[in-house]
Amino acid sequence: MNKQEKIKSFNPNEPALNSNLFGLPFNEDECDIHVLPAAWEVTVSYGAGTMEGPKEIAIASAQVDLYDEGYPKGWERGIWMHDIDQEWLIKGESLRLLATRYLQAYELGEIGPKELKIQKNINEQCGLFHFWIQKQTAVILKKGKRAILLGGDHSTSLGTIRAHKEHYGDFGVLQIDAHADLRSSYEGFEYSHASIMYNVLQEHLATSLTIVGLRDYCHQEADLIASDNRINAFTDRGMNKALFAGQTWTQVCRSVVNTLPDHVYLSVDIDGFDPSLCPSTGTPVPGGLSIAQFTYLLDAVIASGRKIIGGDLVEVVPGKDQWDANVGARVLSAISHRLA
Ligand SMILES: [Mn+2]
Repeated sequence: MNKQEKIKSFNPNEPALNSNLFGLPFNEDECDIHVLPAAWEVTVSYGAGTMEGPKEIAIASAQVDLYDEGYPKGWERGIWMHDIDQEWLIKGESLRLLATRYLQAYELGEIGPKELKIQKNINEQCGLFHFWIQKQTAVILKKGKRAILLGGDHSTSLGTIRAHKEHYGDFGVLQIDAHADLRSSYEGFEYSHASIMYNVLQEHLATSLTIVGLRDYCHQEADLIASDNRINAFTDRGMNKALFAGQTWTQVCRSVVNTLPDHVYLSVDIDGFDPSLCPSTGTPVPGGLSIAQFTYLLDAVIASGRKIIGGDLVEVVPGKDQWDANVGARVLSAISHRLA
């Protein structure tokens, strides 16, 4: 059976009958959208568990109905999740143990030669991991497919963004996040979740960065936002101020969209949403977006003629009764239907 025949014979009203992402009937080649899982949280400093995100989101995806109000045929594009790489999974787990030991010493201010060696090793291994993700993403893009990176912590986006730069040239990053992730390094780690967008700008991977939902950031990051004209920040406070003063969400979205170039890479940190949607994520912060605000914003980006060329969803920790994974699966579906 080819893909067209599968679309005809598949009943999207049935519950998921297989273990494919969203229970879709397509094989890897037939899917236009490829999800690359990154079960990785080596440099996570606070709440852990996001390395379980990809596996549990895939399981939770069976519960998501395929009818999407805005994109009723969205499922026909097919979305495929690659296997979690076991070698990197094991390596990541052992590096995380080393990182924990290093961080304990760091907090006590007891960094000696031994700790510096651990730090160097972690930075090197993380660098290799990001290079591996970059290569995997490049393979997907070269086949004419769209790619979504599924973390893992936010550091895992780097390789995917590099591959998109290589493939598409110029684009802007639209970052949904409670945090700016603009620290030059964090706790001695070059490739920290808290540094991902600093690294993206440092490597000139994006022509602009638009942060939406920002509400927990440091002075150094505030200074960088103010001084680097590539960066536009729509803080939680600022957006609410506009809404309270009588602006509509449509107007706020227009302001956001105006900062974006024609091609947009979408980086979604689940903590950009209200914590009721992601209570288990590593660094939850009160405030944030609703799902409706998020999808409305993405639809405004698309309605403006701009193209969302790829993206990532990171920092989902499956949580109690898999609630966060359930939300994550729905956000993943929403992103996939809106890729160009
Ligand atoms: Mn983040």
